[in-house]
Amino acid sequence: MEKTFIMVKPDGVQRGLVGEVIKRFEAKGFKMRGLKLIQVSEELAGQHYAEHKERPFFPGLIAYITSAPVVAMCFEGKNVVAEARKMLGATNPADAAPGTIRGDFGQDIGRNIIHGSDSVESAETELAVYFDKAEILEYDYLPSKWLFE
Ligand code: DAT
Ligand code: MG
Repeated sequence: MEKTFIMVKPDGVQRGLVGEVIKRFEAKGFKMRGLKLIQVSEELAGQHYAEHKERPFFPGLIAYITSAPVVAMCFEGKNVVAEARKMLGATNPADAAPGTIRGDFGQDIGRNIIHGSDSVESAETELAVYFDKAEILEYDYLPSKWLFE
């Protein structure tokens, strides 16, 4: 079963949207495998967003992500990487459809509330950046017969 990395960014934490985000992933049936509140260091933020290093918005992105605590999460489920991206909505909240997290709660691309991995490969990389192996828990959850035929 696929896993993805989801992070409520500092603005989402400050605005009290952590519960709202978790509620949506829980209700969808995705299994929480990891969860923690952390202060992201410059080094960690640089590892996470290495692909954007040369972009003009990179310094602002690092300053934002390191400005206050974030909630890092791992969710597991069928096609969860792509499904979570749909739940997040477009990168720019101005383009994100109503019903998506960014569409419902955001206005500005630089304060878009939440991160979600964009591929199975980046999910693996990002989970390794943010979590120790022992922090990703395996346990019995909702019996799968209630989710899958
Ligand atoms: P996503 O977070 O949807 O995967 P991304 O990987 O392209 O989007 O960019 C990472 C973050 O960087 C994004 O959530 C917000 C910020 N960002 C992206 N493009 C930006 C831009 N043109 N101006 C300001 N911030 C931007
Ligand atoms: Mg991205």
